[in-house]
Amino acid sequence: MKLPRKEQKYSPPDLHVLPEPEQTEEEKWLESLETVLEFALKDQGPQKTARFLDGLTERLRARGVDVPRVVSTPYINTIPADKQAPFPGDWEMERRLKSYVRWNAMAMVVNANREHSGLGGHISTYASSATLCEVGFNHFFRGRTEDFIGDMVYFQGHAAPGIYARAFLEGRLDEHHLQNFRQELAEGGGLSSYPHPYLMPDFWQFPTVSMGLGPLLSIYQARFNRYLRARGFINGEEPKVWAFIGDGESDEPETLGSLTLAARENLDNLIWVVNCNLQRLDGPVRGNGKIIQELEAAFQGAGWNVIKVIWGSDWDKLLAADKSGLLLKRMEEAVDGDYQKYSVEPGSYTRRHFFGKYPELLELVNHLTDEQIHKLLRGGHDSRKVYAAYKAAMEHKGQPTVILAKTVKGYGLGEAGEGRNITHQQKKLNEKELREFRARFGIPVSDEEIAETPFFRPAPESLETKYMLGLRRKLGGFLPQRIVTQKPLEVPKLEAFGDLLKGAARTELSTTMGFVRLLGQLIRNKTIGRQIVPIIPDEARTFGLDALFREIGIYSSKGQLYEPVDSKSLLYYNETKDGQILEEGITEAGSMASFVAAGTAYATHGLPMVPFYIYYSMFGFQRIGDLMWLAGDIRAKGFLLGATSGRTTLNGEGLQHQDGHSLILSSAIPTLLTYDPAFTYELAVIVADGLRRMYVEGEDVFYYLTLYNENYEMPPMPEGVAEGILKGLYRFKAGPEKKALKAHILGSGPIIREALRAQQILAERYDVSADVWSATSYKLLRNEALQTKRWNMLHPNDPPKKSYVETLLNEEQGVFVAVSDNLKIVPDQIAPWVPGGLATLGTDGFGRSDTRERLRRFFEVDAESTVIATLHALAEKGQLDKRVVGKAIKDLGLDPEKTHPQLV
Ligand SMILES: Cc1ncc(C[n+]2csc(CCOP(=O)(O)OP(=O)(O)O)c2C)c(N)n1
Ligand SMILES: [Mg+2]
Repeated sequence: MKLPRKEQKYSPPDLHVLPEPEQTEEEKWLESLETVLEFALKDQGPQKTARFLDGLTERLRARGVDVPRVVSTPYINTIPADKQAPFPGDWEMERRLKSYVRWNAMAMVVNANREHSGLGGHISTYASSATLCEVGFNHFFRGRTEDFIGDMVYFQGHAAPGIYARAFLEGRLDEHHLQNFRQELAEGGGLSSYPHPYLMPDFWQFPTVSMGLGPLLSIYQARFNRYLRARGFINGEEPKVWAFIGDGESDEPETLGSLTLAARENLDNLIWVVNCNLQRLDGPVRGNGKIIQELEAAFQGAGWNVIKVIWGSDWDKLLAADKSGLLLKRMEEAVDGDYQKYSVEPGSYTRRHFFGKYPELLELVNHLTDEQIHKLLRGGHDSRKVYAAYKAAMEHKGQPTVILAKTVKGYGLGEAGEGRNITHQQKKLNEKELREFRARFGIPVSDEEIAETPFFRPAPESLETKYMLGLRRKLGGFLPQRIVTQKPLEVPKLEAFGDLLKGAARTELSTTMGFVRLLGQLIRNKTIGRQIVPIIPDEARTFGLDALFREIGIYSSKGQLYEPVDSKSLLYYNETKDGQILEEGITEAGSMASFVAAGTAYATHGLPMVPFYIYYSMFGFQRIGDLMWLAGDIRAKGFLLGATSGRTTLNGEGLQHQDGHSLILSSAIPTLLTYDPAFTYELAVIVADGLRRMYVEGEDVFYYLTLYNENYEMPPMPEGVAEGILKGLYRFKAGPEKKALKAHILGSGPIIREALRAQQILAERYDVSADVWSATSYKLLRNEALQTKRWNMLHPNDPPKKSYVETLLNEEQGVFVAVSDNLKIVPDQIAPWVPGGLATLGTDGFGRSDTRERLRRFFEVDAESTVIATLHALAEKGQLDKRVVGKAIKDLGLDPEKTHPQLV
């Protein structure tokens, strides 16, 4: 339909007839300010003038005027020299200690690669972050004590050699460990490449090396600490969460993706330190711009407190002498690519290129030699500047703080890589380079020894060691350190889930609804109810969990400042300060970070919390699989619930929603127990056993369960099937006796009902007795079978053992068919152990939106397709005439010319 158009005439006003404006009140103020500024600029210089303006806006803010915040400030330190907290330590002593750490961190990588070229490791990252780490270790990171849980520090993953090197100086690791860096399988063990709690469970707390995950986790960890406090689980001194991040790492969406949450939640227990060495792996992070300025804008905009630590103390005098503002102008003009070049070239180059652009600037550095110009420190290498920034961050209230510290990548490596694009990959130093390193940092290693790059540690009774340990003692102990002190939880027994075991004869239920009931029962459980942490990424209504809103509340640090629109309804949206539900909004990554924080509380807080993270199964492993992998590494416990699972069971939603492969993706994680239950009693058995294994036996495993949204009658639990459910397979319903032929159909999830329908058709129309088995976990069956096979191979002289699958199926007659709502490769995992082979049906291919019936026919997982697969398997064995199969295809209405669903 065409909309009618109205003709409009437009005539502009005649400007010449407007009266000459009088000077307004506002203009008068501006004029007087102009005079102040003119005077300030002339007398105090541009820096102080800028600060004066900052001070003015702060005063306005203090009086309640909402002045807009600037997102970018001049390219100088946020804390001016005259406002800097004094450095409390023995500067020279700390410099020496730091040099030893530097040396050992470098030696660890060089030695490993000299012995076994290709082992890898990184020298240049820690070389740039040594001061950032050491100031933290000496003055800020508080260790665990009897009554303090300890600060939580996320170190840059590939700076691990530096962290090991410090632990060596502290006497927590010995030479043997360092010698076996990246050789974990060497005799006596070795150090893991990166922070992996799975591999070094007494040392590392937080895995960080997959870029972006550490920063994300740290935000949710800080928020989870607040959640525990609000719910009365912890009190006393609040730990700080520190995260060390690379500037290149800030490009990961996970790094900056949740910044606003940290600000919204006023997480002043969170401090980030971005090591802005201006380089990533291949080259500059922002060669043509300035990463520090870009990040400042992003963090300020998100509501963080930003502290820039750009220039070392040497620059203070130069900046103070810069009355014209030209130095600041030049600092702003030069791009990161230039700054990188200044760190590589001699001082003469910086004099010419940087200062030389303006004659006044050349004059400013007239008194400095080229050598001195080259040595003008960057802020991140100056412990005084770093200390002042950390102190300000510790004391800042109401916002999280980020420290943007400018450093040089490969600092101290000289010709061997300092500031060079290749530095990230540098793993070897020749003798000349080693000598230069030694001289630069004053390492007491002799000429005879230097080629061997020996580790150096001052004696335990030396002043250095005593000084270092004294500082650590004051801060409460060593770090990083992972200590597990949890007591076993008193978890409910299976009988507690009685109504799920009884089944529901008249009402139809989905496994999702069954889970909601089970979760409700757990939450109401007297002993562990409060420790249950339901985590939902904005899908509570989809899964029927909204009933919990009212009952246990949604956690909100601010409570509920408004009256919810549905306040009069029974299930209103109920936000409370001590709410139990973590309603994360649409962030599967953030929700998973919460899962990790809750699932590791047994270690980080000595508090066993039990997370249940329920989400759209398609947006789990496929979308945030790396976080799930990390959950294994960090030894998280808890339950992942992949709801609306199944390529055909979730029907209308189509291609992007229908999951048929999460069971394959999840099968890659070694400590993840995956299940695909069909009935609510199976669910109850699995969860009850999971609680026992994780929270009573203390096993470091976690669970993935698929949940489906198809409603059907839930049968009561048959006798004696619990073990089979947990192991992955049991006979659910035997076929009728006295039939000519025998078959077995393995079904899982709601598709077991197609198997049951096939059982009926086979009996009634084809004289086949088919037993239907419930396959709850192909992954577990396969793992057990692989272990048995391997044992048999390595023990040829012993009587061979039988895998569970073989024990169950070997004596059975007939053919075996498997059908599920997942890829065929899911059941195929056990094919080698199924007598006579396994014919598999599955949902390979892109999903479609349509009805379940049509989808199941399309993917060939319906009862009719299962019947054909069974008859075909019998024919293949020569037990049935092939013509029967042909006739059945016709009789059951299947189209033999239909294209394979994977190809359309
Ligand atoms: C997700 C992910 N992608 C790639 C890598 C490989 N990687 C390791 S370090 C690195 C460069 C890191 O640069 P930056 O974050 O600036 O840290 P720097 O070493 O400069 O301190 C890359 C690409 C990784 N560890 N994780
Ligand atoms: Mg970098």
